[in-house]
Amino acid sequence: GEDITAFASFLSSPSSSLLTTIQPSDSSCGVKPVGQDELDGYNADWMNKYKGRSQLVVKPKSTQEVADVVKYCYEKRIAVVPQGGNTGLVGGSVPVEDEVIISTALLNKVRSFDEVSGTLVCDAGCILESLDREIGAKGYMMPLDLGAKGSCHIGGNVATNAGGLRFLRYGSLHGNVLGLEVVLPNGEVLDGLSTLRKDNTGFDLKQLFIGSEGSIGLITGVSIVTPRRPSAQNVAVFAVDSFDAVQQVFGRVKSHCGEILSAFEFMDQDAFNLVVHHGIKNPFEAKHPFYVLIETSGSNKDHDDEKLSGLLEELMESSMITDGVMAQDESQAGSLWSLRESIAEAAGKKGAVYKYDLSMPIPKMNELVEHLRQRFNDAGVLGQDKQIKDVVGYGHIGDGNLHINIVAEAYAPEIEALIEPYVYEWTSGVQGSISAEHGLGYMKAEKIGYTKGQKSVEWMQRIKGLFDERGIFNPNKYLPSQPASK
Ligand code: FAD
Ligand code: 2HG
Ligand code: ZN
Repeated sequence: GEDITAFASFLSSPSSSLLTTIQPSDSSCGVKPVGQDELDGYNADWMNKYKGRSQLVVKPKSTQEVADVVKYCYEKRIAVVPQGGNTGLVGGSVPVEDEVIISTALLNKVRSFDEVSGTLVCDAGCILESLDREIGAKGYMMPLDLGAKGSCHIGGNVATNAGGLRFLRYGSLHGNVLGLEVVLPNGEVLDGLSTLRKDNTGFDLKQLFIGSEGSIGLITGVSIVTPRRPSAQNVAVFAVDSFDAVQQVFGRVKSHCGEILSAFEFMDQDAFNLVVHHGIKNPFEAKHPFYVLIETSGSNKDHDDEKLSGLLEELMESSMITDGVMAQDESQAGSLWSLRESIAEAAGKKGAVYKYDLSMPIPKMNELVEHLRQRFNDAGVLGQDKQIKDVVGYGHIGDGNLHINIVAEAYAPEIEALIEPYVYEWTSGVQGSISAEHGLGYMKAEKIGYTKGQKSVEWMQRIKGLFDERGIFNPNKYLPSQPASK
């Protein structure tokens, strides 16, 4: 109440021109009031699983405005949540209580693009797909691609160290990001927006912010190296009889066309059924236990076409696959990709989704999905007319990254208790990671110990305390609760 009113008058003072939204009841403050519905959108995450009750969303238009707001919050000890496109899947982008939301939506300018090196420097709030389109016109592409590309911000991608569909080819943001501009929790600006490919002078501080999920600063600018856009792309989907065969196909695809391979994704039958029921066109007549999507990106269409059709023939002859389709044009390629890309959306439309994003040895991936189905069957809760409707397994096979989506009628403690800590213990038992690419957020802040040792966690907590001494940046997220802040 009082905080918000004081904050609002700070924001509406002549020196500040911030676009701010507050609850209608506070409209006397002179900043833009909005309806509860609009405010609810910033308070709820993409899954509608996590909901805060913030009354204030700030949308700065420059790095200096971000710094002013953060400095104010630091001085008044007001907690904040950095928010990009709000597509995060671990409850990190929304308030837990009434933290002030600092949105990067209006930090959306491209600052420079070097057509020789392919280096892009832009504001953190640029939407991934818009950036890809803009540099696409110059023959380049963004080194990451994900289903949320139409909404997620590049700053959010960096803050979560997003992986995505082409990680296999272009690698991690830890390698592609060249520099960052960050507003630190005390309002200082750390200007590290370098465009150098090589720079071994001291600690590489930007790496700390890549994947820090808004816990130690707000990224306002990103410098990133982008690859040439391939002139030839092919997409094929194979139907496969067993998970063993999926792995064999992966080996064969790598040896046959590894140099042009840009994605190798898989989904099980239940994931496939989910997207087909959601309305995506099924290119196969029969049902199959597994499906694999591969994409090649090269510079010689005839060469790549020949390689891929040769591969398809060889896989069919060796019975490694039971069926296969190859896109004949861009629109067919898009339709095949939507079989894979729409799984998250299809699951969300059907019910309340429990999501697990795990790294583990590839041979183990399907085992866990089967174990979970068995577990739910034993408990009598799995079926279209029961509490759990679907258990689907899919993901980025090429990166050893399994996604499990458990579609439930509603979020319910007894359902969660059937899944957790079982999934985390199982993953830890195969030396996997409980977060391959989505992060820890609110969902897994207390679970990091399943993957990281105590010493590592303690050092992480020290780093957090060093940057965010007052504990105002994304509290209750990312790391286990630590000793009281100063
Ligand atoms: P938000 O959701 O707004 O925020 C995510 C986290 O980053 C929060 O903790 C927030 O506080 C912090 N944050 C946001 N912006 C900043 C900033 N400027 N400075 C500091 N902290 C910040 N993820 C993958 O890794 N791979 C995928 O393939 C993938 N596919 C997805 C598909 C769909 C349909 C959806 C809905 C999500 C998908 N995700 C995927 C998860 C998510 O989209 C990504 O993690 C994305 O990078 C988040 O970006 P965002 O701008 O939406 O961030
Ligand atoms: C994907 O690979 C995303 O499609 C989303 O990482 C996964 O929703 C999920 O669980
Ligand atoms: Zn993913």
